[in-house]
Amino acid sequence: MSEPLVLAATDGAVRTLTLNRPHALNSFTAAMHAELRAALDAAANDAAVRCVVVTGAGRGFCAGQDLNDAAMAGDDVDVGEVIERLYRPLALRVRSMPVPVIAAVNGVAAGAGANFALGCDIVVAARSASFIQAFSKIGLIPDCGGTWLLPHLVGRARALALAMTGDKLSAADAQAIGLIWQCVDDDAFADTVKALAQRLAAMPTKALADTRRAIDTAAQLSYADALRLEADLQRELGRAHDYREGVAAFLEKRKPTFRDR
Ligand code: T3D
Repeated sequence: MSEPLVLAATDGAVRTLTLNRPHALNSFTAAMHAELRAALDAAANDAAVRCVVVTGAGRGFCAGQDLNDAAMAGDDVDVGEVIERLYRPLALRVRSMPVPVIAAVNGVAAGAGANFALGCDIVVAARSASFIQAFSKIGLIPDCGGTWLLPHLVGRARALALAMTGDKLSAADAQAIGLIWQCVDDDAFADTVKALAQRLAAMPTKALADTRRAIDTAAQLSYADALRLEADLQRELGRAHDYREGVAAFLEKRKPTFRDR
């Protein structure tokens, strides 16, 4: 039997998904898309999972579209259809996960691989990693959410320069301009990701997922409407177990045990 293209490992409440095509820097084939979507769905549907980490096998995170995959690249392929069928659902799946998703960028993240990472909730990168909007070099525009994510994260000037030049951005520079949360020395990378994932997994999961939802939605709303959405979400969370537990634990000076999802 051939090796899985996405490895899934569970440690407590943390599910780690590892893109597993290291010989091609974990670039996306149609088959890897299918396994990744299935793995994300499985994590979303497993009540025991409270945080997901995505990372890459070998020296790269993900080099975007596999330019050798005949099913997705080449003269006869409708690239728009590929985006609609594979990349758009992937980006939306990540954004609708009921648990926080960490991108642990272990090496180069290029093209849709970079934007797949940037669409996750928290991006931690090893110092040796890099981010490349490789699309312009092959006559495309940023996809997998890049046209939305880049200006939201770093502003129009930097978004356009990154996308037009396709220049490699180091992990340290990516942190400096606010493209990612954190750049970590390579020898501390695995421990840092593990500690962050375990910490998030012990937090009130539903509130974290609703935080993402509120922040993403608020970007499209007026200030007044964002305030209304906050009230709606807070009303629902205020009636849930985790809020009562969080307040009780604070008052009783003990560690809370959260369970909502
Ligand atoms: O259907 C559609 O096309 C639409 C979807 C578009 C979404 C996109 O993501 S478009 C952007 C596609 N990605 C790229 O253009 C990136 C291409 N790769 C690179 O530019 C470089 O590989 C990197 C800058 C990422 C890394 O460079 P380096 O020097 O560290 O590694 P390398 O030697 O170039 O790559 C190592 C191997 O991975 C190599 O194979 P080999 O020679 O050892 O057998 C290389 O061919 C392979 N590889 C890297 N990226 C891809 C790839 N193979 C297929 N597709 C790739 N994208």
